[in-house]
Amino acid sequence: MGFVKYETEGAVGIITIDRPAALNALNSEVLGDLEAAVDAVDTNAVRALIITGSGEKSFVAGADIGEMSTLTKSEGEAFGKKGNDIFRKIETLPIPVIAAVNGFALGGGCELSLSCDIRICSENAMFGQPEVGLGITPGFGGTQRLARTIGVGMAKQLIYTAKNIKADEAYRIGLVNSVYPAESLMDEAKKLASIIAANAPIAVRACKKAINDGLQTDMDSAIVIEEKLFGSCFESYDQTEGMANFLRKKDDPAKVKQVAFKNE
Ligand code: CO8
Repeated sequence: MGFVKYETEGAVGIITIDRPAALNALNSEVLGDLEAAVDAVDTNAVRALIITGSGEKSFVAGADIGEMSTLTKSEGEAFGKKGNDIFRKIETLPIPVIAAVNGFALGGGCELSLSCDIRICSENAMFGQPEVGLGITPGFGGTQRLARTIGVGMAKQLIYTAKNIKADEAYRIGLVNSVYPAESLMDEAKKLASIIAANAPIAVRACKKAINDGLQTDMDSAIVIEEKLFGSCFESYDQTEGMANFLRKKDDPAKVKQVAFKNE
């Protein structure tokens, strides 16, 4: 995985796109390495994943323009599929994924962040979909996920104008959940990941699936998806112990403590 690093800190995994000389732009090799890193995540041991970029300037400055510049129609479609397949894998990973956006998140970089469950960013972050200025559409899910994340009108404005926006505007329109000074971004990402990782993993996974699958369907079907996932949590160690822990408080509040959830 030459262009992508993967490490773990306890139950938190960290994937770092590591091609700083090209501001972490995604060429075929980087995409292949990213897929290998995602495949390497042991989702039984790791309970939350962070994706970030190396260096102080860029999360991912987009798909590699040099590589794309000579593609034929069918090669362009295949390149789009390659990126889409990997981003969909990230989106459907059973555990929550946090994008720690540490600079430019342009084109494919913005789209990578959109395939994550949660986006937080540094004050120097910059988001945008510059594709129409390059003669193409967003091709790694941007036309679909941006509209689903920030609403159709704002997504169309960003995509049609190809204008980049800074961190404060990204926060204002709900593209990111929080903005931090660059030097504290990773600590904050790890803190957030650790809070998620300390909660009942079967339930957290079920929440992710319920939200993601439910958003793709009508409300009647979505509610059934929730009912089934809700039911699936019962009789697990995490549910029985999680609820017993709460009930112990009735006898003695001092007995209530953070449950060591077991993912079983
Ligand atoms: N592709 C390839 N190389 C890049 C990219 C990129 N997207 N972005 C930056 N680089 C390279 C530069 O060429 C430069 O390399 P070198 O030092 O060898 O000349 C190096 O990174 C540093 O970049 P700059 O010197 O330009 O740094 P600046 O700080 O001056 O500017 C910017 C930073 C503003 C981020 C600028 O580099 C830039 O505008 N980059 C392009 C951003 C962009 O347009 N991204 C969208 C690309 S399109 C896309 O992502 C579509 C996704 C869907 C694909 C579907 C496939 C069919």
